[in-house]
Amino acid sequence: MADKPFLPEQIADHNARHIAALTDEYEALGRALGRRGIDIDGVKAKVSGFSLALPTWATGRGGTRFAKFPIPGEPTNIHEKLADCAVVQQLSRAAPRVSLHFPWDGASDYVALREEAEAYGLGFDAVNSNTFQDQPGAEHSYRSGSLGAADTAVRAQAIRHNIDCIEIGKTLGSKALTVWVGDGSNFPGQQDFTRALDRYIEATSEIYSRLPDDWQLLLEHKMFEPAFYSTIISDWGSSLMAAQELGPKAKCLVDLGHHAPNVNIEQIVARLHRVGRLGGFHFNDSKYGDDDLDSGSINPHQLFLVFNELAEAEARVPGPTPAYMIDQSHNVTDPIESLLSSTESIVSAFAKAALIDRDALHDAQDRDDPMMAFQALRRAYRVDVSAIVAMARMEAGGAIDVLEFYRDSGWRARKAQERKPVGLGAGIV
Ligand code: LRH
Ligand code: MN
Repeated sequence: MADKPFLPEQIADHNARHIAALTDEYEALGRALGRRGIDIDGVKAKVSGFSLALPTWATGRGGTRFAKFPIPGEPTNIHEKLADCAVVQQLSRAAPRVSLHFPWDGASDYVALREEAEAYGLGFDAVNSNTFQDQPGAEHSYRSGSLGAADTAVRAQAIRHNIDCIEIGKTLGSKALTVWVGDGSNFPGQQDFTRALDRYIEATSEIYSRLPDDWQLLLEHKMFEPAFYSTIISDWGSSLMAAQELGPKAKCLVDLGHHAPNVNIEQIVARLHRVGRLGGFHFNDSKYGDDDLDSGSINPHQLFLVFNELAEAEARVPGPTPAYMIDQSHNVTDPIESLLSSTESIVSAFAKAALIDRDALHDAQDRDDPMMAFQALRRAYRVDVSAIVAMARMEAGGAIDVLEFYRDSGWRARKAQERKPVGLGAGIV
């Protein structure tokens, strides 16, 4: 059975070199926050309770339609992808779950796969279906859609695939199915908007009927791509409409990259939480389209504002935590380094939002004092929380400086010797 990627002694040796500086930074920040009436250990405890899921499909190099440039030692199968996710979890201690995508992560024995993951200290978050690519030998093509396709036989094939994903997920211990479909049109007139949505909801209701009682169906909206004129589930409104018609186990998943530039995503988060339909997130960042860049790398303030809305909603109506998942495409970095860096950015945005003085914010809002309302957020945002995040990580057995440890470990070079090379290609996989 798989062992953890690194020996605890290796991490302890690394931390021994960093602990004095970290302790000094933590205590100094503790005093500064103390002067604001904030208990730093309380924030650290919240950070220790935060966790997210890693996407297996982002452990290898991603690409665009133009090209993909693999790196030596990138994973070539689900077992190697799990090993790389185990590296991120063992060092960050904030990524104890993995989100699988089918058929990309197909395996012969899912009971054994579950045990393999458990040995790494990993569990399984939402499983993802794929009816946006045709599989070799498939009876019907998804070129004209899947769950929203006009052809009943195509919809039936897509429904069967999603039900198969649920069955696999039940064996793995997942509690949710994420459904993203690229269904849409490229020409005005090509598709009747209403009949297409009706077909999608009718087909998805058959998937919904096969959900175990304690499962959720996460509907992922996306403005465009691969369809470039209309997309059936193009925005949160269409997603919410479908979720409300499907039933209480249907929730909306917000992929940060699936909106037009400058859309107020944090307001969408507040809206979906208000009606109890905020099911989860795909964290990434973007500048133009669905760029799938590293979370917090382009617009860290937006990530902070999203977590501000989550903290506000949680304070107002405590409820189940949404599924926090990363969904990125690593086209130019070592995917493990990007997942480590992105996890740090997401945990840091959560920590900064936990520093917001909500009473001061509400008071300024009620007094119609825009500047002091903004300052209530800005005072939290400008705090460097890295000492809190690192201390929580260290105390949970992780590495104080995850990227330094990873680079010193020689993991990728070692895997380049062990793993077969990945061929040149294009696209995500
Ligand atoms: C679609 C998407 C979806 C996944 C895919 C890998 O753009 O965000 O979540 O299925 O990327
Ligand atoms: Mn996504």
